[in-house]
Amino acid sequence: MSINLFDLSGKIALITGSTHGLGMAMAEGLGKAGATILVNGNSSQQKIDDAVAHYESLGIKAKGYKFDVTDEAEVINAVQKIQKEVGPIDILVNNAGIIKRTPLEDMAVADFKQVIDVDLVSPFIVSKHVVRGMIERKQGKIINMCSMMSELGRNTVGAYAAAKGGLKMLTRNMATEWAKHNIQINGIGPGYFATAQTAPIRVDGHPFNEFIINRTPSAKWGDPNDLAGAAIFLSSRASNFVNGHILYVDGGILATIGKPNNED
Ligand code: GCO
Repeated sequence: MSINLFDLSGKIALITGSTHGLGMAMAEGLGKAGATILVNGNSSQQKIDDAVAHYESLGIKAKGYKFDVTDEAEVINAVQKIQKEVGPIDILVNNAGIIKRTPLEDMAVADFKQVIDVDLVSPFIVSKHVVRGMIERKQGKIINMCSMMSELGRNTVGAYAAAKGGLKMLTRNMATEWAKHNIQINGIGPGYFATAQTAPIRVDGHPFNEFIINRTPSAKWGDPNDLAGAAIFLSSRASNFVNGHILYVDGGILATIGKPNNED
């Protein structure tokens, strides 16, 4: 009898920030693998409703929950509501995030703190309130959306790199403290993907666009659908002995120092 190590049937997955972009791409993958998708956003109920309709149009079971991942009271309330209305959360993907591109010397402290709050503190808050159920049930999967900025810096994204570097170490510490409960906590580190977040630096002719094409061995921007496999793997029994690992999905960019512009 063949076992499908990547089957998520019967699992309930909460993906924060899953009304668009990489969060939606990963949620689609988890849904197509059989998971029920809990859609989260904080901008508008309409966006959440539209996203739920999108998942359902793909034959994916989905339900929307609007809450601010940086607000602990809202997170506690949402987790309790989900437990009552849908059931225990088996898979948590801490994907919600923001970026502010400003030279550090010009960056307002409030802006720096906001990036840290959303990108680093909120995965702690949401995980803290979801993990209790996972500990009780002696099983669970947590995926933190890191970044290649968890490893490398870049001009103007200092707050984001600080947050994503911290999230890499928070992921390792979550594994250190929770793996004994049969909970696997890992990270996904995207390289450069074609999303709304990168649209401003991806336009044709933008120097950064040419730079990334040249700097990435795969010589292209990632397609958000390229992330689904990594999310399914880290959400499934196929990764039951993988813990504290950051899986980079980056077209090879972190493997190389790059090459001169005129080299193939
Ligand atoms: C940037 C980009 C990156 C990517 C991604 C890379 O301005 O450098 O937005 O931060 O979005 O995080 O892993």
